[in-house]
Amino acid sequence: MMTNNRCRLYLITPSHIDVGQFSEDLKAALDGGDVGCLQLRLKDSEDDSVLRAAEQLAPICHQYEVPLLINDRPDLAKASDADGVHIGQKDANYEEARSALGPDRIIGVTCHNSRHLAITAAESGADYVAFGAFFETRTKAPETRATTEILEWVSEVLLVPSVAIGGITPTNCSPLVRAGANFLAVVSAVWDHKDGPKTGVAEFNEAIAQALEIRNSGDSR
Ligand code: TZP
Ligand code: MG
Repeated sequence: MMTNNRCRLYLITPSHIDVGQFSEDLKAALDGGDVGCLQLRLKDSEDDSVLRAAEQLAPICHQYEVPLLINDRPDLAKASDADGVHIGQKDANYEEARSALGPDRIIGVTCHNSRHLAITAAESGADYVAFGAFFETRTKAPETRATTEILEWVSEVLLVPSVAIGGITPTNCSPLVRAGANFLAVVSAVWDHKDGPKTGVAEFNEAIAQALEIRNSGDSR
């Protein structure tokens, strides 16, 4: 059975940011349309820089009612009082993250392209399961490639929301939305959009709405 759930944009920060400049980009992005989540994903950064970035970005996110998640590190999510954490298979495991953050915070888990990992995460209590990379991406060297079948399978078999990631653009996202992705996680197509992040978010919202219309009309184009 095809579920009729929403699909929303899930923004991930670039891996290196100037927090002052990025705060402006974030406001512009959130002015562009609906966004369901922001993940702070800084690489090669000191813990203090992550905490300072979280402290500056959280009020902006919350003004727009967007939860802020921290990548990789439940301890930093806890220390920054973030809304949750996104963990990969090589980071803290789900149980460690849950005991650090308590019952009410969001914990999302990378499941690559694996039904087994998705079932394990869902049964543990993960708030979403993430899959990728769906397309070529220069943002990260992805460990796996994912296909739309896993999104269809999650929407038919599991109750947990799915997140699709990797090289997603307003132009290529339609099959993922029609396969049942509940969130599209995006870095470059928003932050590096030639007309700025506000336009990037607006274009995604339009593309998602069009794809949902096709999906809900039962048209499998
Ligand atoms: N995990 C798998 S692909 C990827 C991550 C973090 C990068 C996504 O970035 P982009 O620029 O949207 O391809
Ligand atoms: Mg990780």
